Amino acid sequence: MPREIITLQAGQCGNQIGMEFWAQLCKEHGISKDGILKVSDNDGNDRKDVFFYQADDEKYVPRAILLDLEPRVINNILQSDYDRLYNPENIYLSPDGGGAGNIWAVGYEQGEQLHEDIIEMIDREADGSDSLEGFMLLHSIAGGTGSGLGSYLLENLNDRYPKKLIQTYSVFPNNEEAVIVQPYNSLLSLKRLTTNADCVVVLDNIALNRIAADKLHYKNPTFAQANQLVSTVMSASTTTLRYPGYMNNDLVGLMSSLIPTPRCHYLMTSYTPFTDPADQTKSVRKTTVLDVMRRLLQPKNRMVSTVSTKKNCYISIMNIIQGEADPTEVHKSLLRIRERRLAQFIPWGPASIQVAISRKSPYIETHHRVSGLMLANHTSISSLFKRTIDQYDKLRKRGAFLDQYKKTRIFSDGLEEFDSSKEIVQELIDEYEACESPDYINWGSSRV
Ligand SMILES: Nc1nc2c(ncn2[C@@H]2O[C@H](COP(=O)(O)OP(=O)(O)OP(=O)(O)O)[C@@H](O)[C@H]2O)c(=O)[nH]1
Ligand SMILES: [Mg+2]
Repeated sequence: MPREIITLQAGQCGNQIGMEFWAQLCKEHGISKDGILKVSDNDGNDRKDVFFYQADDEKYVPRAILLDLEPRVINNILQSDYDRLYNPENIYLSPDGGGAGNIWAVGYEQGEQLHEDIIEMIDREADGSDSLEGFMLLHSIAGGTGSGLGSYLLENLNDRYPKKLIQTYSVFPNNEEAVIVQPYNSLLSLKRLTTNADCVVVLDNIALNRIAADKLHYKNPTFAQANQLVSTVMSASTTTLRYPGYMNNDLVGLMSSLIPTPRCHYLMTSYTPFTDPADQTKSVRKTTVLDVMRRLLQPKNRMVSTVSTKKNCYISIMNIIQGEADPTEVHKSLLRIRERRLAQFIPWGPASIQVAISRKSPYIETHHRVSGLMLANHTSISSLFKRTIDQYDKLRKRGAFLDQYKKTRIFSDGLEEFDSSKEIVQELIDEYEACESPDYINWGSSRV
């Protein structure tokens, strides 16, 4: 039975990442740009139905809902080669809207106003699946729509579908952010990502651009090029769902092995090797399971720029290895990594790297024998939350740029929403710090 996943894309970043993700899934499953299965004698071993359903004319349609408060980005998608892939009923774009103008509260309020339309789309998609496993939200947390409307979605999904999983791919802002009020938007979003999501995959553009420049040799990477990295990560992290083997065939299995305690559910990713699209031959080198696993542990390959301290450690690691990897090679590599102490783990849990060996798409040729994705729960992620609070404090102390927020319902009686968000984010930082100590279990019980 398929465990379907519905993807919600909100705002510019969410929709642009989504576009690359669906292009990648189409390639991997042999589906054309307009949803037609290209190869009829398909081996039948992949599960297209986790992410797609078939329309009456047999065409494959993504289980995707595209939302934006301005028309430009979604119109670009509708003018691309993939214009006929999506279900037009699943698109909400505000025809003359100017977006949420980088204001979280405006995006959130628009969510309230559009509640019926959006919930109708979500319910229809949910009813169209046999055994819905959960939702995936794609967005950035710095602007107004992905962050504000995204937050509204998280609260409502959690309320309406309490038993379904919610995973997000969230693009965090970086230091040189053009959006001045991003600390406000990020803080308010972080509250919902912490309370209403089950798993957040954290990405940021500094790290993505660095990797796009180093590994793919793009000079000044565009969003589309950075998004290729994101779609690679997204497709690799869903391969065990789409090409099932004997383990990790559903999202809940993957997540529960990575997230031992509910709130510390922020994951970082690394992927290797990337193939330089301009020169397929140059980038081919010997890849063994051990090479891949070592590279995955190198901080420079992480798709998020955290600041590490000596105390930081891994809560868990899951490596998804694709290609020709046999279990003995995996076992030997794990031993070597342990001998060399390449990964520092929490003192209160199993200190081991989990490995899933997954099949590759038969439709995509790669030059590498083995490739790998690491999903890791690492305590240094809290440096991003600390930075958000610091930046927020500075802005808030000056009382800067609050007018637009105060005009909305959620802030009409005061700014408590900021205070409650800050409190939750601070608790999250404290919990990650507590995780680094052997008596973390007591920390948990002392708080009940
Ligand atoms: N990686 C990546 N980041 C993006 C992309 N588009 C925007 N961003 C980042 O997202 C943040 C801005 O958020 P947007 O997604 O543009 O904003 P929005 O959700 O559309 O909200 P409003 O336009 O304010 O209504 C900035 O940090 C950008 O750097 C994209 O396609 N890829
Ligand atoms: Mg926008």
